[in-house]
Amino acid sequence: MRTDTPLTIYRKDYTAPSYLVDTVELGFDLDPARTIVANRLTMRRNPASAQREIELYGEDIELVALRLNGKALGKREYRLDGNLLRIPNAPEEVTLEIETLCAPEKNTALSGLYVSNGNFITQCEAEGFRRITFFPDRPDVMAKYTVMLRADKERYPVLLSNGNLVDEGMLPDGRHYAKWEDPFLKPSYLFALVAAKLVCQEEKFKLADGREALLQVWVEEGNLDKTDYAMQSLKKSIRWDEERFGLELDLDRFMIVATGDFNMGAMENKGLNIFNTKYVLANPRVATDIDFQGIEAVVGHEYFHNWTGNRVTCRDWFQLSLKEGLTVFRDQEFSGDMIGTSTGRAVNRIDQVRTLRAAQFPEDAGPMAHPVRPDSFVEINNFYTVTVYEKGAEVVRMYQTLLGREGFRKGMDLYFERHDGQAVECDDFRRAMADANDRNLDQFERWYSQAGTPVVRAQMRYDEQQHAVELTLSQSCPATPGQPEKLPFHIPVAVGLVGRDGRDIPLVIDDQERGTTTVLELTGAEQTFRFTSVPQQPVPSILRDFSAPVVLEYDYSDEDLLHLFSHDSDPVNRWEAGQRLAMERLLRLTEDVTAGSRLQLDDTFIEAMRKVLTDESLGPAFREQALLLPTESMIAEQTDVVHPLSIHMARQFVRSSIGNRLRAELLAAYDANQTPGQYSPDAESIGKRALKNLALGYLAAASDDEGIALAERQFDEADNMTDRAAALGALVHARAPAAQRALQGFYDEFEKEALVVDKWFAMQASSPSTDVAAVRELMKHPAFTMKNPNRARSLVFNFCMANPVQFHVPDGSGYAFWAEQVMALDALNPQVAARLARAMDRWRRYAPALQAHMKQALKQVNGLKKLSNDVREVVSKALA
Ligand code: B3K
Ligand code: ZN
Repeated sequence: MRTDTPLTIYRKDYTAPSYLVDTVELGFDLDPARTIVANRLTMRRNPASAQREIELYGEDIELVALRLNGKALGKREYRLDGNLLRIPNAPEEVTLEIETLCAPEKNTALSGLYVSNGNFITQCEAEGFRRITFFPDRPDVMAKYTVMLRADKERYPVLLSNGNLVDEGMLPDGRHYAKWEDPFLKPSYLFALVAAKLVCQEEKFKLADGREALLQVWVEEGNLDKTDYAMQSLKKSIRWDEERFGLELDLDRFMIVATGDFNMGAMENKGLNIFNTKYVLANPRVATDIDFQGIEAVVGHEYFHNWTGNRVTCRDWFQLSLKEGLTVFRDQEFSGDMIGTSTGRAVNRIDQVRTLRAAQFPEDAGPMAHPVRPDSFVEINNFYTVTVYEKGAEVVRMYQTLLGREGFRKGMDLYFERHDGQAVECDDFRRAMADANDRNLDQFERWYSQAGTPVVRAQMRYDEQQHAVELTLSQSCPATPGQPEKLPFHIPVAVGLVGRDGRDIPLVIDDQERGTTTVLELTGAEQTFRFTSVPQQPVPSILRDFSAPVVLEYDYSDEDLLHLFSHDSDPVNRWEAGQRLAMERLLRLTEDVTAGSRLQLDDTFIEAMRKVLTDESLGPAFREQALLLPTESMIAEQTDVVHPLSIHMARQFVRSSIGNRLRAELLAAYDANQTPGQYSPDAESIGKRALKNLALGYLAAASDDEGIALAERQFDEADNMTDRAAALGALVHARAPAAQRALQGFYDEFEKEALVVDKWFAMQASSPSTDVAAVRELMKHPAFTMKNPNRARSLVFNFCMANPVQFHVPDGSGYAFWAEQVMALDALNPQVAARLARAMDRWRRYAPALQAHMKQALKQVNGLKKLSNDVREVVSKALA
C-alpha cells in the first residue's frame, strides 16, 4: 500500500538483467504467523548488461540476514529503498544467502504465500515471488530450483512444489519435510508450493513417446466425488497437444491443486498448476454445463502453458500476450476439436465472438484501452485483460487464417526450435510465423502496437452486364488514449457470395477459382476486389467465421439479413445476421422507451425467430445461439447516450414478445429437447439443455403463468444443476411468487457447497428485482465474506456489473455502493478491488445525470490517500 504517486513503467525502458541466476535453493519453515524462508542463489554477471549492481525485489517481507559469498553484508554494503534491494560492486560470480520472514495468514492479497482454509498456497504471477523472498523477480531471469519444505505433519500432511519429489521424511518435532527439484529452467513467477491437508485422485498416463506420467488432482477431503472431469480434461489436453502440435508433457509428474481462495481462474506453475475450485470441482449435482465446459477449457489452458509460457516464456510483462493470447487460442482450438462437429465448432466460435464484443470491444473503446502488447503500465496485474487474452487470441488466430493450418503449425515448430528455454518477445513469434512460411508479416505488427477496434466498411456494386461484383473494403480505427492516429492494419477478411437460391456462388478473382469462401487481405486504407462469373446480384457474407476482430459496417437491408439468416453456409455469419436483425430492433425500441412511445415488434422479426426455432435441420446449440438476444451491455455500446433502464425495458419487451408470440413453438422446443437418463456434459446434450432452458426463460418472461409453472416444476424435478439453476434463475428474474421459496430450498440443500452458494448469491445479485438495499442485506448473510474472491465476485461484482437497471438507479446509490466496496476491498485485496473498479470504465457514455453521480463516486475513490496502485491506475485513467 503506497501513498505516493504511482510510477509508470514503459516498454521502451527495458534493460537486460544485471545478474543472471543459475540455481535457487529455497528452504521453507512453514508457519502461518511466521514463516522463515532461506534462499540460496548462485548468480553471475550478465555479459549483456552494463549494470553492475545486483537488483533484488522484495515486498511485505522482513529481511533477517544477507550473506554474499559466505560473508554477512553490513548495512553499508547494500541499499534497501522501498521494494528494491541493491548490492553495488558485487563480484563476477556470487552466492547470495538471504533469510526473510513473512506472515502467510495475514496475506489477504492472495499474492505470494498465503493461507487458504488452513492450507498454504502460493500465487506468484506476475510479481508475487518477491512477497516470498528477495529475488530478481522478472520473467527473463530463468533458473533451476530446488525446494525444501518443512511443516507440521498433522496439519500439513501434503507438501508439494514444482518438478520431482527427490526426498521426504520426518523431523524430530512432529514436523516432516519434502524436497522437490525442478529439472527445467523457469522464471520466478512459475514457482509454487502447497502445504496442506488434501487428498488426490491420481492416475498413470501413457505419453506418446511411451513414457508414463503420474497425474494428480488434489482437493480438500469431501471433494473427491468432483475431480473426475478435471482428470479427464487433463488427459484429453495432453493427448491433444501431442496430436495437434507435437508437444509432449516434459515431466514425470503433473499436479493440479484446487483452492477456494484464488484471485483468478488458475495458474500454470511448472508441474504444479494451482486452480480456483471453480475450475476443478464438478459433478452433475453441483455444476452446470457451463461449469463443465469451463473446466475443460481452463485445465487445457493451464496445461498448454507448459509449452507456450513455460518452456518459452516472456522477456518482460509487456509481452504477456505472447503466452496468453497464444494459449487462449490453443484452448479455444482444443475445445473446438473436442466438440468435433462443424456446427459444434461454430457454436464455440460464436461464444468467442460474443465475449469479444461484450467485453473486449468496450475495453478497446474506453479509458483502459491498450494494445495487445501494451507500451506502459502502472500495475501489471491490471493488464491481465480481455485485450491481452481474447484479442490476443484473435491475433494468433489471424496467423492461422492467413497462413493456413499447416503454415501455422510450421510457424509454431520454428518458434520452439528457435526459442525453447528462452524468454522472448511477441515479435519473435511473428518472425517465426513469417520465416517458416516465407511471408512478409511486417504490417501485421500493428495488431500488437495499435489499440482500438478497427472498423471495416464494405460496399458492393454488382455489374449486370459484366456479371461481376466489386467489393470495396475500407478501414479506419478510432483514437485511443495516447494514440490519436492509426495506420492501416493487415486484415484477413473471409468472404462469400450468397445467391438468390441461398447457395454459395463459386468465387473467381483474376480468373482464379477461389472456392466458396476466400480470404481477402485488406492492407490499405481502401481496396477493391473484383469477382467475375457472378450470374446474379448476390448478398455478400463478409467476415465469415469472424476472421478478424473488427467491426464490420455494411448497409444490409432487412431482406438481405433475412436471406443470410436463413441460408448463409457460414454458421457464424448466419448467427450474425440474426444478431443484426435483433440489434436494430432493440436500438429502435430503446429510443421508443426513452421517448415514451408505444412499443411494437414487427412480424418479420418474429417470423424469422420462429423459423430458426423450428428448423430441425439446425442443431439445438446453434438454435439457442440464434435466439439469444444481444446483452444489455452490448446494446449500451451501440447507443450514443446510455439509458440503462430504457435498454432493459426494450430488451424485456422483446423477450416477452417472443415468449407470447412463439409460445407454442417454445413449448414444443421445451418438450423436444429434454435430456432424460443419466446426465452427460457432451456437446449434444449441452445444446439441448441450452435450447430448452432458453425456451423456459422466454416463456417465463411472457405475460401468462404457464412458463412460471413450468419453471417451478423443473426446479422441483431436475436431477442436475444445469436445469436446477436455469429454473431458479427464471423464477428469480421473473419475480415469480415461488422465487423466495425456491431460493430458500436451494440454499438449504447446498449450503455446504461453496461454489453453489456462489451461484445462489450471483443469481440474486444480477436479478433486476434486487436493489442496492437488498444487496446490502445479502452482504449481512453469514455465508458472505469479502475476503473470498469468488464470494465477493458472486455478490458485489455481479450487482455492479451484471445488474444494470439497479446499479444505475437515478439517485446514484448504486455508484455510492460501488465506491464503498472498492475501497473496502482495496484494503484487503488490491488485485480484486481493481477489477471491481473497472465497473465504471464507460461512465462518460451515460446520460448526464448518471454521469455526474458516477464521476463523484470515482472522485471519492481517487481522493483516498491510501489506495493501491492497482485501483489508483484504474480510477485515475477513468477520470483522465
Ligand atoms: N497466468 C495466469 C494469470 C496470472 C494473473 C496474475 N494477476 C493464469 C492464466 O492465464 O493461465
Ligand atoms: Zn493463461
